[in-house]
Amino acid sequence: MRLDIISIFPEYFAPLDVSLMGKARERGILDVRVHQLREWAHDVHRTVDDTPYGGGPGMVMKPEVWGEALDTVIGDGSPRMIVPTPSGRPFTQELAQELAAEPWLLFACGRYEGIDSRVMAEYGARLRVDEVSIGDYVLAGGEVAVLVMAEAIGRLLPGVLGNAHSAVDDSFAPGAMRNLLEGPVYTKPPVWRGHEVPAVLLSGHHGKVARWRRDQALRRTLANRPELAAALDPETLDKHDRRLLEELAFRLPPEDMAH
Ligand code: JEH
Repeated sequence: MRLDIISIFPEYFAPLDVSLMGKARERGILDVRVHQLREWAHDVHRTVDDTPYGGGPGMVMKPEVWGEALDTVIGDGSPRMIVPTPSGRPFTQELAQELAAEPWLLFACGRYEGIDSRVMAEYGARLRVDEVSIGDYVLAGGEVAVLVMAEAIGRLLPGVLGNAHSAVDDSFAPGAMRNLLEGPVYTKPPVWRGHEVPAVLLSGHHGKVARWRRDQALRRTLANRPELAAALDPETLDKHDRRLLEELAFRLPPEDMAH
């Protein structure tokens, strides 16, 4: 996969040289190219921003500079273009999977109040362009959002994770355990500073281990993500699940009488 990133702060992307992303690049699975937007700003001050039409606070990134940068990087190719913005569609595991299947991604990192909207209109007529948000909090620019998305996508690429099963068995991956968070995990030693590993995990009883893990997953989902718990399909719950949820005073939605 080729991954182009355009930013006024290319130094933000140093982490892509290490760990999982660095390995993927060494192995030739990932071809990352980071570009300095200011190279396409031609005035003495290499200006990339201007005051917003209609007034208001802050500055907006100028369309001409972005246009020259994008024309150069795109050439006659057709990458999928991603523009991080607080007002974008949510970046989810499902979108990460979709993007991991693309041969070429181009990330456009805004700063200030964002990029003149005509840039997205112009390239949206030629390429698939998605404005995306990584969550409901406000960052100072798109760079950190791109690091988050690049890592979420990178670990899904074939050959990046050592364990071929690691990437498909995630909490938010569409599939069997969807809508349930993972429970706690433990390793050796069996007692650390007086804290014991739950005995059931040392029992070797696979059925009891599976049941305990599911109980923990349900408890955590109720405590940390009540909206995920509320979306649980009652049809996917067994009698143990129902007993636990009742114990925790969790009200299940009514059964669909059509089934
Ligand atoms: C932030 C790209 C480019 C700051 C403020 C405003 C919020 C209230 N999840 C994410 N959070 N932030 C970004 C992002 C992603 N992906 C992100 C960016 C840029 C991504 C510049 N900035 C900074 C920035 C305007 N405020 C947005 N509003 C109501 C929630 C108030 C207005 C825009 C851009």
